[in-house]
Amino acid sequence: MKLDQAYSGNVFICSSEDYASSKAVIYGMPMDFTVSFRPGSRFGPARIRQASVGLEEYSPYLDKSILDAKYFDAGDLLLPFGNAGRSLDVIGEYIRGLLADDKFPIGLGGEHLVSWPVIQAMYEKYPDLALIHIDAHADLREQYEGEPLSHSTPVRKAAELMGGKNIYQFGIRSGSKEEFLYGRENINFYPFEVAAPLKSALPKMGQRPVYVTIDIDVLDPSCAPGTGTAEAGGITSKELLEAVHLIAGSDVNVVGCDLVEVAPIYDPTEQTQIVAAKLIREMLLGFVK
Ligand SMILES: [Mn+2]
Repeated sequence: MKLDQAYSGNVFICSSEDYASSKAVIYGMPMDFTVSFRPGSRFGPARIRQASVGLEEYSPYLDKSILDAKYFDAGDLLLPFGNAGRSLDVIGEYIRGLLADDKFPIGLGGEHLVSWPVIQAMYEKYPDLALIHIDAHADLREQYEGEPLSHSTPVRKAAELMGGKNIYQFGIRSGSKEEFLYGRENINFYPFEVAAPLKSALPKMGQRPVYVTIDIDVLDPSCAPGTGTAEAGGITSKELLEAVHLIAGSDVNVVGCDLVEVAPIYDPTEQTQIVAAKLIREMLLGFVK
């Protein structure tokens, strides 16, 4: 008799065991080697999967069920601990494989630097790509303590690669003065708020291909304390869900997404991975067409 493995924490709830017939692929990037404050996001992907067993299959927001969605949970990438550069290569290579197979990637972080090789691979495939970045932090530094491979640099790298005017940042409430100046000059920069500016920005993106990267720390620490660089003054989980639904209901063509910086050890209530799991369900049902 096959035992029910729902509580093993190995896979996101209701994922298919068949890669070939799956449209979307959930994969984990358990890396936290470059964080500037508290480590622990390497344990994010596994704990989000564990929390997913508490989800209903049905989304009343979208009137859809994950039982009708075909998605494969690939598990976590095997990353060489302590070697950020090589880890990013592994991630980039994996994403290029997914895109070659015409899959929709849904990444679980891990620190935010893991999104950088994903964005590079996405941009290779979609030269007219736009990036939606929802985060408490601007992530626009050129380097941190002399190190260009840092979780505070991925969006600056993306801006230099694809042009800042193809990037839309929401919810930003922390960064250096230089980052805020750079953002205001070079990026479609919407600090502090998320849902309201998204409503005006989405029509400007038309039907473009869009990659969506969400840092869980855009939420107020009262909604998501389990993150390495918690930042007071954030939005509620209700507003972040609304943001996902606004994107899902717009004309943009979402081609991939990730959710990063869940560090479960700082949240004994497990609320952070519980909200993260629900966000993944809504992104899966809303973004994968
Ligand atoms: Mn952040």
